[in-house]
Amino acid sequence: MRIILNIKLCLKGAALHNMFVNQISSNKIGCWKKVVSTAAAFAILASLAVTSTSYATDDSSELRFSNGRFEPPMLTLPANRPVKLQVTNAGNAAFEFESFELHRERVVQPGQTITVYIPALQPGTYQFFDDFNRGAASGQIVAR
Ligand SMILES: [Cu+2]
Repeated sequence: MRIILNIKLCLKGAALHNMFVNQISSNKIGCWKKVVSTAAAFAILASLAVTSTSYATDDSSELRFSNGRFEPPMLTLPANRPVKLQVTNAGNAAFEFESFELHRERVVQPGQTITVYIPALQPGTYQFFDDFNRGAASGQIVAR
């Protein structure tokens, strides 16, 4: 609806402009650019909506962090489908859930639960750790 409105405004603006100047104005071009970018924004929003809808039906799993340890230290997830991983910090200090292999890095405050979107994984093992205390706490996700 906004796109149509913008086009209408463009046409009206262009007609008025042509009456006075009688040539193609840079204004007109700028106006059409706006229409195109609005359309692009709508397309992006539409694709985001599709993405979030597909996640809504995905599997979910939970990981807890407390007393400097991940529970469970080995988490099995289904391979080849996205998973919503809920990561809870049950401890009293912030930690950072990090995985090089999964390209994820999220700080979790004490008492907070975050959702980490895990893409469809190939079967295999993926390491993760607390980047605030490297070497202290780590775990792995096994996709199968
Ligand atoms: Cu980090």
